[in-house]
Amino acid sequence: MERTFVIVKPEAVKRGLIGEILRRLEQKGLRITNLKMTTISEDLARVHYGHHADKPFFPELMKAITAGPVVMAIIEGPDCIRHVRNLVGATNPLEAVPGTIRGDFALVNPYNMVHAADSPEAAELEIKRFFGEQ
Ligand code: FUP
Repeated sequence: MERTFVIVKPEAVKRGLIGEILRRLEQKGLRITNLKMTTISEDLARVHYGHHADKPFFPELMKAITAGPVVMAIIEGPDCIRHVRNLVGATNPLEAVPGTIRGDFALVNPYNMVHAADSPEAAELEIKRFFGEQ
């Protein structure tokens, strides 16, 4: 069984979308196995988005992801990495089609509401980073 890692980002928590976002994952048939509410430190944010450190949008991305509490989840199910990415939609809210989380709730980056791991390797690394050994 595959597992993946999801963050309901600060903007989504602020908008009261925790339940709606988790509901969509559960409705699909995926299982939430771990859940926690926390605020991401600047140090962890820099590690998590380190591959974007040289991009012009990096400072705003850092500000957005550390702006307030987030909800982190470990999600389990067959092919759940691809299923969750499909439910989340394209990175750019302008390209995310209606029916996806970003397509329904986001307008502009970096406020695209959700992070979801994009590979099994990333999922395991991010689970370890934010939940410790599980
Ligand atoms: P994703 O895996 O869909 O979250 O996409 P990326 O890892 O490419 O991007 C990580 C975050 O950087 C996005 F969630 C939002 C932000 N971002 C921008 O703000 N502007 C961009 O042009 C691309 C990404």
